[in-house]
Amino acid sequence: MNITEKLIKSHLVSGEMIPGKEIAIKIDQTLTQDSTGTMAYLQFEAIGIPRVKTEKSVAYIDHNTLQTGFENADDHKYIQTVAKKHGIYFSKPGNGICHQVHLERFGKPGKTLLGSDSHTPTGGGIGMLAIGAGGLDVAVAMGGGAYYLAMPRVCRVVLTGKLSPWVTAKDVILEVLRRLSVKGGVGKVMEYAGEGVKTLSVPQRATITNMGAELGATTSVFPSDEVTRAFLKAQGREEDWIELKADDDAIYDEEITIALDEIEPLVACPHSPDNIKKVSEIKDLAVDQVAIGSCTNSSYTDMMTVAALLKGKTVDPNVSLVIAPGSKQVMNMLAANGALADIISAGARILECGCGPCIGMGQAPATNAVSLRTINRNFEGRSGTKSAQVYIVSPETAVASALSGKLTDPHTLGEAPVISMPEEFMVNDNLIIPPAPESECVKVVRGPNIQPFPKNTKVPKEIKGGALIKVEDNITTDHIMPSNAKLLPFRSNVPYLADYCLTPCDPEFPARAKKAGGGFIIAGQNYGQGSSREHAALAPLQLGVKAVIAKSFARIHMANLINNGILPLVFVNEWDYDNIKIGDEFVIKYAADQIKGAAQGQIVNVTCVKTGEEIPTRLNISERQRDILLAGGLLNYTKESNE
Ligand code: MIC
Ligand code: SF4
Repeated sequence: MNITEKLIKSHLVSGEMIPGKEIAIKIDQTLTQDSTGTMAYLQFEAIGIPRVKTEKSVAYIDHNTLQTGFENADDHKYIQTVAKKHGIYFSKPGNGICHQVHLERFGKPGKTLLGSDSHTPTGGGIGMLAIGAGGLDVAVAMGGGAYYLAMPRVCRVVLTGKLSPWVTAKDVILEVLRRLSVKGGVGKVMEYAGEGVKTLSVPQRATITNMGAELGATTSVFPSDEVTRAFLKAQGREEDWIELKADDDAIYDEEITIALDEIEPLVACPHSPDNIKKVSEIKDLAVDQVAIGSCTNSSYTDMMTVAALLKGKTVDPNVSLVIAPGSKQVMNMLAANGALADIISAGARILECGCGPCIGMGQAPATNAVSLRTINRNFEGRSGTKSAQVYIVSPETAVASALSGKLTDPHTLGEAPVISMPEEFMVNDNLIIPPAPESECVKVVRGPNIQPFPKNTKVPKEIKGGALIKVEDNITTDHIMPSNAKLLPFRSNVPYLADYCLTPCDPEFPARAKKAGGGFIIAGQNYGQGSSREHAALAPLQLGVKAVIAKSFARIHMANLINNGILPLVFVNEWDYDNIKIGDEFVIKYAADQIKGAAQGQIVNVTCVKTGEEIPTRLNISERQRDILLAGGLLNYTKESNE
C-alpha cells in the first residue's frame, strides 16, 4: 500500500477504498480557527453533544486579531468559553497561525486531522492525513462522527536530486502548480516520494503540502521518517513519532517526477496561484510592498533565512516590508537569538503572529500597487485592494526584491545562507489553555455579534426560482463571500455578511436575490475554489439560493453546499450554460424523486418555465448525501439520525 492507503485503511469506518466511491474515516484530531470557528462551534452546540470525542481538538485565534471593534473580541470570548466547556484546547490570539502551531505542538504522524480551514493539509508535512472541510463537518467530527469523502486517487510525486542554493520549497510547489493548474489536484492526494524527500526539512515539506490546497487536492502527504523524528524531538515530543512509508510494491493512480535540481526561483503572477513564470523572466517590475509570512512560509527556518539576508542591509525606500512570524515560538526564538533585531534594523515592519495581510486583515496595498507575498493565494481583491497586483514568491525572492525595489532573483544576493534546523525549539505553551475538566461549571459567553445562522428545511415538492447571477470559471470563495478587515468581524453574523455575497462579481446580486426571494446561481468550471469558509454556502442560503448550476465544483465548497441543503448541479451539456440569461425562470419538478434518482446516477432535469425546455444536470452525490439534501442539510440529518 501507499501511505495514503495506509492512513485511510487504519481509519476506515465504512465504504470501499475504490477511487471516487464514498468512504468514511474516523477523525483523531480537529482544528478550527476564529473565522470559521464561531460557526463550527455554534453548529457543534446545535448538535448537542456535551464533550468532544476526538483525541485532541484545538481552537485557534489567528485570522482576525485586529479587534477593530467589539465584534471580534466577542467572537474570541465565545470561542474561548465554548472550547473550555466542551473539551477543546484554546490557542489564544498571538500564539500564531493554526497550521504552523498545530505542526509544532499537536500534529502526529499516522493520525487524521480535520480542520475548518483549507490549508489543514499542512499537517501532511509530518505524515498526517490532514484534510480541510467546512465547519459543520468539523463539528460532526468533534462529536465523534466520521468524516465522509470520495476515496481519492493517489498521485505519486517523485522528487529527485536536491534543491540548488536559492531555490526553495515554495518554488517546488509553484512548479507543481505550473504543471497541474488550480484544478489539477481535484479528487487526488498528492503523495511525495523519491530520494529528494529526505533532503527536505519538515517546514519545507509543510510549505509543499500547505499549497497542495491550491491544486484543489484532497490533501498532500509526506512519509514520516528520521527528518520528521528529529523535528518532533526538537519540539520535545519524540514519543509522538512513528515511521510511515509506502510499501516497495505500492501502486499509485498517477505519477509525476520533479527534478529538484532543475527548478529555478518561480513566481505566481496575478491573479491565480497557477499563473507561473520564472522570476528571471520578469524584468523591471517595481515593487511597492513585500509581505513575508502566512501559514505557507512563516516557520523558524524561513524567518532565520529572512533575517540572515536582511542583516546589515536596508529596505528599498519605495518598499514597505511587513513580516509576520508564524507562531509565538518562532517570534520568541528570533527575539532570543537576535535575529529579530536584524530584521527590525533593516527597516521591516513586524506584525503580530497571525494571518494578517494574507486574508486582507490590514496592510492592504495602495491603488494599482505591486505586492510580493509569500502567501498561498493571490486571488483578485483578497489583499483588500481590488486593483493591487499580488505576486506569490519564496521568502528568499521576497527579501531580494524588498532590498532592490523590484522583483529580483535571489541569486543576485551572492552566496546563500545555510540555516539549519534547531536541535531544540523553545517550547512554552503558555498561550494554550486546556479545557476545563468538568463542563458543567463553565458558562459560554455570547456577545451581540453572535447571531443565529440560517437553517434550511426539508426539500420541497418543487424547487422554483430564477437565474440570479451568472459567473465565469474559477470563481473563488473570496468572490462568493469576500473577507477583509471590514467583513471578517462578522463571520458569526450571516445576515450581515449576506449583503456582500458575490458582490465582487455583481454588486446587485444580494438585492436581486432578496427581491426575488431566492433562486439559482449559474457558474462555470471549478466554482468555489479556495477557502473552506462555509459562509460561501451560508450567505447564499440566507439569500434563498436553492441550487447552484455549474460546469464543475471545488471539493470543499460542494460539500458545504450539500451540508446546507443547496443543490450543486452540474451541467451535462456545457452549451446550456451559454444559453442561460439572468432572470430566466426554472423549476425542478418532483425534486425529492429527482434527488433520489441522482444518487443512482440519473439525470436531474431543470425545466425552463418559459420554453418548457429541459436542461439536463447531474448531482454527483452518494446515498448519504442524498439523505442530507432531502433533510435540508447535515444539521437536520444529524438530528434526525440521533432521534
Ligand atoms: C483562507 O486562506 O482563505 C482562509 C481565510 O484561511 C480560509 C478560511 C476562511 O475563510 O476563514 C481557508 O483557507 O479555508
Ligand atoms: Fe491564514 Fe492565509 Fe493561511 Fe488562510 S492561507 S490560514 S488566511 S495564513
